[in-house]
Amino acid sequence: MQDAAAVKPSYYITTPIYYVNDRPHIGHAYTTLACDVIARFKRLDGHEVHFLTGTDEHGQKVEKSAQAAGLDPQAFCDRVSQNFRDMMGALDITNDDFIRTTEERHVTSVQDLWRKLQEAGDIYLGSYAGWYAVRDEAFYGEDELTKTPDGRMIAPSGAEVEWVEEPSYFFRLSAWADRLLAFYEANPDFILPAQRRNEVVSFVRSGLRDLSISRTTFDWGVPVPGDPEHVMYVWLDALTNYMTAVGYPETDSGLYPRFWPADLHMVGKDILRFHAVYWPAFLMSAGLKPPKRVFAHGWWTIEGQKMSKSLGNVVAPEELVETYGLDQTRYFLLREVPFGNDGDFSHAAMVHRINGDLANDLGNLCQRVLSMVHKNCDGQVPAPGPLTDADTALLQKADTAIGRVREQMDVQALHKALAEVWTVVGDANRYVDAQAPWVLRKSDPARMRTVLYVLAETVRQIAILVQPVTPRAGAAMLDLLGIAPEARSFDRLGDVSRLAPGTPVDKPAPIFPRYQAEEAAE
Ligand code: ME8
Repeated sequence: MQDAAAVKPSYYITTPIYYVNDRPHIGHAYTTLACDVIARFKRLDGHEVHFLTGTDEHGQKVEKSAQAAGLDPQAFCDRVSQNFRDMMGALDITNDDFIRTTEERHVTSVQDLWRKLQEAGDIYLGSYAGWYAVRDEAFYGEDELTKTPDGRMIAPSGAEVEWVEEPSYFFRLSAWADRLLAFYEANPDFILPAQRRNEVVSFVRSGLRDLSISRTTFDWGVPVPGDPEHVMYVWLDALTNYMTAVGYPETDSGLYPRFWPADLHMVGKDILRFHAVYWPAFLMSAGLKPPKRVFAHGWWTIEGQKMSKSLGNVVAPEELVETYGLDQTRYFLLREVPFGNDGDFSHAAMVHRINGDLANDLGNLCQRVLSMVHKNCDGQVPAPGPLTDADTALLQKADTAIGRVREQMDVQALHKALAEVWTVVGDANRYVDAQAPWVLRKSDPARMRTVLYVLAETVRQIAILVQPVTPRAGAAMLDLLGIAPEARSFDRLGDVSRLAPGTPVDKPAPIFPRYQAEEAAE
């Protein structure tokens, strides 16, 4: 019999797969980073994680971009997809797989899903006459559109729509409204945040139209089985990537039984409808389980303006990393804005966070504590004497932090999870000031050693906790404290694995220097 305790719980998390029509920008980086932080957190918290990202390569939008670049679509996709892979490297993303919808494994998978929908009686042939936005790859009803003074029709997203008339296969989405509503009712946390859930529920309550799921006026897509004049609608194709990557259509072996249904599809609010309405309907129709959760995060603007090529304000992730540092960029994006809300990126806000939370609070704590230990305790973790109430209170705060952090991570409140860790940092800094170990050095060296022990142990726990968001700083702090790689996961938090007195402590190099450009301006 298998030892149940040895089997780790599984966790499958996905980013959207990004269109290869453009270079990666801060928005793509944001979603991917959020997933990376969650994936790292879950691994450290004892889960077997499968973390997927990739690129969405079919459809009219990509075909048009390839034409504009003067390239054959596949060659164009190869080139742009590589830019996204490069972004993963630049941001230290720990994805386990990178899927491309032009891969053979995916074509097999989507065609299989199509057949399942057909066997369920949910596909019929008809013809589509209506509005389509290539930019969104989405169909819109006339009631959703607004007309500009010069007569153009515009979707709620701001994308221009065009009139399309063509033979098309349809998915009987209208028949799924009640079952979707029952599903949302039975799974109240399927869509988060709650306000987004309410929007989706009222959209579905207002009635669903059948969905056109094939196109005939271009051919850059997966051919419809048995009718190659049609290519599949790019969203049916794209959504299926999440199953392809765990081995679908093979459902009895490999990754599928372990990782499907996915635990979390992380998406931007722009594509929630596809994930929270169409996707569960397709899956239920095919007799497959819908994912456990879809979280829709908010939208970034840049210095108060919408990001756009024409404004020339598109922020490239690599540039952010080069200017501010990787851990700094990761921390800022996930701490600055309540996760789920819209946010604005500004240089001033970035510098404020770096010099505040990172340099003054975490960096300074680490620097003060470890350099005092290094200098005043013979370069070793000191042995503590009897503990006072203040010592116990700080240790307890550190020991119990993981419970509070986990609670926030479980609902993807990433900003609150980080804030919880930083309350320990704040308490530790206040404790340093109150205990004044530099005074104790002369007056009561034994008490100084106890204080520094309590602080070093608190820094150990903080270092373990910050690893998901600032992996390099976390590793550097744990290296300084001589913590072995296998002793850095969350099961070492609390009092089970206290720092051993006598452990050598190196002279610390600054973990988070202040951002220099601001100093020069001050
Ligand atoms: O929609 N702020 O791909 P896409 C925050 N291929 N997030 C942003 C953002 C911004 N300003 N801009 C983009 C697609 N994003 C489809 C997905 S999934 C089966 C198919 C992020 O390249 C956000 O996650 O247009 C958004 O949902 C995604 O990029 C859209 O990426």
